[in-house]
Amino acid sequence: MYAGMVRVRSFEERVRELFAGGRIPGFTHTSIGQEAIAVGVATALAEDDYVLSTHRGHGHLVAKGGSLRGLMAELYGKATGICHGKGGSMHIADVSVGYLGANGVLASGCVVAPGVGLAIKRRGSAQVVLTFFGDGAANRGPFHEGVNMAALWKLPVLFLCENNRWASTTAHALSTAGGSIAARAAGYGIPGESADGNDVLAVWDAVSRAAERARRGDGPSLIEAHTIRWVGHFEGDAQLYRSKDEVAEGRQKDPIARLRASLEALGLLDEAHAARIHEAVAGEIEDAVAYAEASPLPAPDDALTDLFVHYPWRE
Ligand SMILES: Cc1ncc(C[n+]2csc(CCOP(=O)(O)OP(=O)(O)O)c2C)c(N)n1
Repeated sequence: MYAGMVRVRSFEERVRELFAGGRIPGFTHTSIGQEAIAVGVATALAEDDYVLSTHRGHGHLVAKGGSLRGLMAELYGKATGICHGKGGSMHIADVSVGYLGANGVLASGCVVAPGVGLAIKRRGSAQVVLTFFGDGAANRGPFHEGVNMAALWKLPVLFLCENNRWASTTAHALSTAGGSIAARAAGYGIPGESADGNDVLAVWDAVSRAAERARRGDGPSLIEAHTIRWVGHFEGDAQLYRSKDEVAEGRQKDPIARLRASLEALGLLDEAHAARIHEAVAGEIEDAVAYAEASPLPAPDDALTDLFVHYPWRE
């Protein structure tokens, strides 16, 4: 878990530098400060379980086991990217690791997930699907539609809200009736739980229990994981809408430092071991950057390939 969080953070920090330096085109959102959620989820789920992600989805994919080379090349818009350079930061997908896709349309994972859950149920497999969404997304209709249907049909779906207190520039408190997103579960007759999203073990525990319940056939759960993003909503955000104290609070609750302190206290990690982890991760990331830099852009003639699904029954 420690190495996993270091990988997510280091990847995102490198993305920020590359974006600022003009190497990565387009638009991007990073998840620095929120790593415990991505890693707690990925550790609690089985390899063949599915996740659906958001516009802030790099960390979810890194944690789920996605290739750093493929992801970095995708952010560069290169032909060797996991979506051949056509997805970019907000529409990455890697079905081979169960990452069914990030999505720029808020809360859309909440309505795709019941479909995935229905497929799992009809297939009779023991898998689950987890959809990430933000506190802002929880105020959109698809959240309610998705939770309702998953609850009604007892589908193996986990709804995981990353409450980082902000929907772009709008404060959670100004936009969320009732305050608690977890409490909304009661209206649909399913378990709803608040978790400390800066504690990777707490996230792991909540997701493990929800997954076990879903695998038993008892249906969905809703988990609201509280966290703080350390950086802007998007790269380049001047963050004039929030106080520096909040960022300081986030840094003080750093999920990586927190796990490291626990591991050190238990005698499970020391300075030298941690240094080896950081060094190995840095090497992996530089390899991914070199790969992305050296890769070709997609050929203009391929502009319209990979854009549409081909349904065999329609051919
Ligand atoms: C349907 C829809 N409405 C508005 C937007 C514009 N938008 C992009 S991110 C964002 C805020 C999202 O906040 P939240 O769901 O809390 O996720 P966070 O960015 O905090 O991770 C908004 C309003 C969008 N992408 N999709």
